[in-house]
Amino acid sequence: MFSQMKSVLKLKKLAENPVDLTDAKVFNSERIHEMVIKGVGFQLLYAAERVSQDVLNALYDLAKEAKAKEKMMAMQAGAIMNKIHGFESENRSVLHTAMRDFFENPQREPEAAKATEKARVEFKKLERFLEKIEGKFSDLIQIGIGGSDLGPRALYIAMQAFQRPDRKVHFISNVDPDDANSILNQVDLKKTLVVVVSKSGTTLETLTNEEFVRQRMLKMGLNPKEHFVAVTGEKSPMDDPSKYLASFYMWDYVGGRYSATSMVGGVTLAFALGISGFLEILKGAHDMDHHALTADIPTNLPLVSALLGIWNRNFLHLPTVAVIPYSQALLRFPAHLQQLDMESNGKRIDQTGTVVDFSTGPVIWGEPGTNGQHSFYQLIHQGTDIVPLEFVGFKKSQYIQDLEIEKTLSQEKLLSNLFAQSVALATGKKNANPNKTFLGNRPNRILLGERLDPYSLGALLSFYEHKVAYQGFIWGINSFDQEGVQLGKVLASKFVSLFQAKRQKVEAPSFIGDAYLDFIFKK
Ligand code: G6Q
Repeated sequence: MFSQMKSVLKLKKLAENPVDLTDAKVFNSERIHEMVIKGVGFQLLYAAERVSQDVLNALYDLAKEAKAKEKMMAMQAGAIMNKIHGFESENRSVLHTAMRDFFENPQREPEAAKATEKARVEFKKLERFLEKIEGKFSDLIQIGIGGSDLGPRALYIAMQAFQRPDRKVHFISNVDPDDANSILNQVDLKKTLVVVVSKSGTTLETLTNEEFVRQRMLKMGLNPKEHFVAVTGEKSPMDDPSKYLASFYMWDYVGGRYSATSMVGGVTLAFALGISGFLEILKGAHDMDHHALTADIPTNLPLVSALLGIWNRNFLHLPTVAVIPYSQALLRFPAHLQQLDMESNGKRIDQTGTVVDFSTGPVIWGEPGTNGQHSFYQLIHQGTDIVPLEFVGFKKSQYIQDLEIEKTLSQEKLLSNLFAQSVALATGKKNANPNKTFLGNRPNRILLGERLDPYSLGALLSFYEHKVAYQGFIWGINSFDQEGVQLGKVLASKFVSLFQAKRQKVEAPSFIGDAYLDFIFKK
């Protein structure tokens, strides 16, 4: 188990005395120049983490001891990684990387090669479909929830600077009727394509919203079959091409939260950006997959980021991580990462079914900078809990227009704020007035890219997917299932039946739900 590893014991010792970033002899320009690694157009600057070379060496040993890279290799080759040994579990390969592996033709393991071939068929189908509908639709509504919503939505919002001017995308996810109604009020359904995304084809929210929109179309005298597209698992209850203009497939070896580069995100992103824009996202993701697989431990961007996260979580005992993109386009990216990380690594047993005696995934949250600076940064600078930060920034803005105001461009002001926060959090500031004292030693790192475009967005998405997977590999947990969401789903369906029974005034099996529904039905 993780906690018994030799390198873990060494790291525990080292954590008794982490480096002091408030010491000007420690945190200086030499350190900033040294503590950087590069790949796929990104640089990871980690001088403001509380690590010394000894700590880094012990972290690299930890990656070796946990066989992190071997597991990454096994995952990308199609081995059964989604498994709890000795217990009933999903028992599946984990092959989201195969969804974007069709650029060159290297030797591939048969399982991965088969998955790539299937993905290629769907991609070609999408290309033909988009040609067929050219000029027919101005808007697209994607209906889906969780993994069938968050990733595609975050990516679409991030890429609005590159979208076709004649097209617009909307999302409906919540079963709250206000969600569907507010979107339906914004579009002309006659010119709207509706993409229903559900891997299982059974999700209450998605099926309800699909029917909601279908009914509205029928009421307007439109034929839903001419507007509705399905993205679902083969043979799922939604796999009924007779009801849809087109049907696209995904497979059980692509987890919901890892599915943005499959057809789950593909139909919407290609509609908005054109097929070439979607292809660029896939290229960027593929190049980061390759980097995660082949770069040595000390220069491997997602692996080093995973290790720094483990240092903060397991050795400095910091329970949350804030991801702060200094890029307005990444507005919803933290929400995607929240699911990706917390659903993957929010686990209390390891892959042998044993309860772990160490901390696993932290609470992930975040908002774009500089906006966050004017709200929750107070706690980050002076609160009683230390919050490690992962900053994401870009040298250039997405739109070409920028303006020199007071002798600097807005992009320069944005980056100045990012760097200022990184330094301020690391070094702090002494002051005789306790209310103006900054203790410093708030760990943070910066992932710096050139410009947020489709290629770098794909790479960024894959960077985080592999950071999460690497942490799971090192902790020895299964990052690819989500049993923790089941109990609530089962109970919700009991409540739904109870609502129906109460409204129709018929008997229903009694359970704790009766007490709650009294608040709805009894005056
Ligand atoms: C993601 C989860 C979950 C899932 C949704 C939607 O990894 O499995 O968020 O994506 O529950 O599921 P369907 O796509 O099956 O509707």
